[in-house]
Formats: sequence, structure tokens, C-alpha cells
Amino acid sequence: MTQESAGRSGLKEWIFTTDHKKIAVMYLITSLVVFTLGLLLAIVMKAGQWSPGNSLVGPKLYNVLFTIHGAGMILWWMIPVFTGFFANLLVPLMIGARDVAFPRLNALSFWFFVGATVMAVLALVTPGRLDIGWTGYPPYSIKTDANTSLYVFAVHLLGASALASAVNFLTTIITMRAPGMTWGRLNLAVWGIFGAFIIQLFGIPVIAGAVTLLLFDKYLGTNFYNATMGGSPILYQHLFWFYAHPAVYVIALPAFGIVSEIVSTFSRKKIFGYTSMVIALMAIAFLGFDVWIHHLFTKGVEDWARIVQSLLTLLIAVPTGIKVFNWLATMHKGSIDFKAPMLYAVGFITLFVIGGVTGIGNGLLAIDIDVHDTLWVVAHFHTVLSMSMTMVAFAGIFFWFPKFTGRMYNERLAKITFWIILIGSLLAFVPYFKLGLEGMPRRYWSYPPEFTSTYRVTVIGGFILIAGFFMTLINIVRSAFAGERATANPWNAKSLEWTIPSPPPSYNFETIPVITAGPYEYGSPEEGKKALPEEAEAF
Ligand SMILES: [Cu+2]
Repeated sequence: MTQESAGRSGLKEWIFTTDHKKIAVMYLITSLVVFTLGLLLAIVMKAGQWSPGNSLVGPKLYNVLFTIHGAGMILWWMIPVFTGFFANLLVPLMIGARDVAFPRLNALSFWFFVGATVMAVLALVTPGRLDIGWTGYPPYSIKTDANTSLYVFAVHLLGASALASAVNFLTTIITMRAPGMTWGRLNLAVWGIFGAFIIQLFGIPVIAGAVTLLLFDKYLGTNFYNATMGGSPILYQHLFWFYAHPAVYVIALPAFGIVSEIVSTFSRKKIFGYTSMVIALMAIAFLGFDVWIHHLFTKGVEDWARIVQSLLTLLIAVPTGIKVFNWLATMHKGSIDFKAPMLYAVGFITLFVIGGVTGIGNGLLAIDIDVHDTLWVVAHFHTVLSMSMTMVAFAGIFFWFPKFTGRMYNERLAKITFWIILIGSLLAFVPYFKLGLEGMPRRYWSYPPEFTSTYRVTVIGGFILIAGFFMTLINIVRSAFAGERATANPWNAKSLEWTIPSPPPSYNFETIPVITAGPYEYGSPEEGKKALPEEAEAF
């Protein structure tokens, strides 16, 4: 994709590449393929729910479908698109480096990720299809004849990939910033990615241990999670959610950073409250490890632990609220240009606030006990996480599209699909809040007839939503090959990556820039000053 490689751009060039930009694109392609698969499964799940009897999908198949949908969308779409694609694309360009600290390790991370994908696919085609949910709770995951082992190995390989990435990117951000790129001048996207990898570093060993014990219980006859032999299935849930709750912020922190870049650029204003943004990002990374028990409020955990973690869960609303306030304050009195990335960013804020406010509900111990394991929870995480973070992913893909492909996406189509996705999301998931409050449990293949009309709204909404996503995918693929040629800085943005050609040459910067100002210097005396290499320095 770079000019240099144009002459020798074969499959081999991609397979053996250590260029962070090429690795980024390969992460994007892999995760978009799995995202598409997740959508196709969602179509089947939705279609079957048109009528209460569900003549299309039986209970066993439904379990398989939501397992693949959940695991695929979280572990192969949302986490890799932010920590694989965006981290690889943005970090070196934004800190003024020629690549990551360990380029070969970076390639290894990607190929481990591919290996994990292959294993996950094998888990599906081998007998006893995987039906354990993305959570893989024992005792069911031990008792089932499904291939738990391949899923566990896939999680191991994903973990190895993510740990290698964490070491690589933390080292890169700490040691490879260009001269003058102080911590206070880092882009918020880099701060978000930094926070995400700190979480990966501390969280992944725990989940890797948790699933290893699962493997031992199932195949080697140990009883770590076997209650009848003195073990505890709840132990697994503690270990699982100790990582899996913070994993939400592995997705969200880079997303928060990306939204900040976009909101600032298209409001033509410096981001409001930069320091408070950084503190909020780091506070969330820390607090994220102190709230996992909110997933176990109904599982017989001691009261003191439930009360403390309920309060800590609510505390996360503070740094989160600071962010939303700062984005709105950045837009306030800005000259806003609603290009597609900005529309998607504002759509994200909308869905995120709807989902976030309902999160205060399930964070409260008393309410959670009522809505636990109902469709309320499904509505909550699909708005606050799934839909809103996918909005950010597309906002970012469109925003940096000219940079990494050298071409423009179709603006008109992107705007139309934004509205389709937003309306589809609201129709597909808001009714789940109602169904959840009325007591409809999650993960049921069928439902009582009195819920038919509400279910049908979600089915129609789901189809609208999925149609919007497919149109977005078409836009991305078509524009990558046939879009208009892009200039170096089509948005007139003020960050370092826009000072180099689109797409960037393989070495990124001809001379390593000397940084003299922070990002987001719109309309101030410092405007445009940053990233103009005043004194070139040989690298
Ligand atoms: Cu949680």
C-alpha cells in the first residue's frame, strides 16, 4: 500500500511485513471478516425470533449462535479493531516514530491472532459445536460435549498475542516519542491506547489462568471448579470477570481517545480539559479492576463485597461523565463540520449516554438483583458498548481512511448509513430494556406470546441495523480500491500524522520531527506550529 512497495507488492510482502501500517490493515481485514460473520449470525438469531415458537432455530443451535456471536464480536472484532488496527496505525505516527519498538514481535502478535482465529473456527466445525457462551462458565463448559479445549487454546493464543502487543506498545510509547513529544503533548488516542495495554498487561494472565484450570477440570480430572469435590464454580466467575470487566475499557479507552481526536478536529477547537481527560482515562483503567463483582451480585457473594463494588461501579460514572462533558464543551461554540466521522462520533455519544445512564441502574445492587440475566443487561451492553464502540470504530476508520489507504471514502453513503445504523440500533435494543424489566431472561431461544409485538420491533430494528452495517462495509471496501485520491491532510487536522503523505511512506517520517506544541491547536496562536519540524534530526 505504500509507494515503495508498489513495485513488489505481492502476498509475500504482506505476510512477511513488519511495517506497523501494513499490520494495522491486516488486523482491520481480519476483524472486519469476523464482524461480518457476527452480523450474519445475528440475522439468523433475529429472524428466528419473529414468532414466539422460533421455528427457525432450536435451543442447541441458539446457544451455538450466541456463543460465536458474543466471542466473535468481543474477542475478534472490538478488541482487535482498537488494540490491533488503531494502535498499530496511530501510535508510531502520532508519537513521531518510524515503527513500533519491536517490529518483528508485532508481526508475531498478528500471526498469533490469526492462529487463534483458525482455532476458533476449528472449535466450530469439530463435533459437539461450541455452545458455552463467550464466558464459558463451569460447570456447563466442563460437562458439555462441545470442544471447550479448542476455545481455551484460542483464548491462550489471543492472550499471548495481546500480551506481546502490550509489551510492544507500552515500550514504544514510553521510549520512542519524538524529541519534544512530552507526556502532556500526547494525543488522547495514544493515551487511550496506553491505558488499554496497561489493562491487557495486568488482566490477561488472570483470564489465561482461569481458562487453564477449566481445561484441567475437563480433561485432567482436577476439581478447581467442581463444587461436589470442594472446588467452586464461582471462582471461575471471579477470575473471568477480573479480566473481562476491564476488557470493556480495553475497547473503550482507545475509543474515547479517538472520539476526542474527531470531536476536536471537526469542531475546529482545542479539546476541552486535556489534563482532566488524561486523568479520567487513567482513573478508568485503575477503577476498572475494582468492580468485577457487579457481575456476581446474584451469585452468593458476601454483602460487604457487593456493597463496596456497587459503590465503586457507580464511581466510574465520574471520570466517564467528565469525558462526555469535555466533548460537549469542545463542541460548544465550535464551528462544527458534520462530516461522517463527526456524525458517527456524535452518534456514539448519544448511544453511550443512553447505555451509560442505564448502567447506573444495573450498577446499583438493589436494581441489579432485579434485572440480572434479563434482556435489560443485553440492552445495556449493546448500547453502551457494542453499538457505541462500533460507531467509534467506523468514525475512526472513516477519519483515518485517507491516511491509511490514500483514498477518500464515499461521504454521502457514509452519512446515509450513519442514520440507518443509529435508527436501527435504537429500534433493535431499546425495546430490550422494556422486555428485561418485564422479566424476559437473556439467552432464550424462544419467548412467551405476550412479548411478540415488542420482539418484532427489535427484529425489524436489527435488520435495519445490519443493512446499515453491510452498506458501511461496502463503502469501505469499494473506496479502498476506487475512492478519490486523498491529500495529506483532507480535514485540515492539527495532529502529527497529517503532516506526512497519504498513505505514509514505509519509514513514516523523512526526518524525525521536533515537537514544539501539543495536539489540537486550533485557532490559537500556536495553530499549525506543532509537528512542523523546526530542526530536523537524523534518526
Ligand atoms: Cu462489568
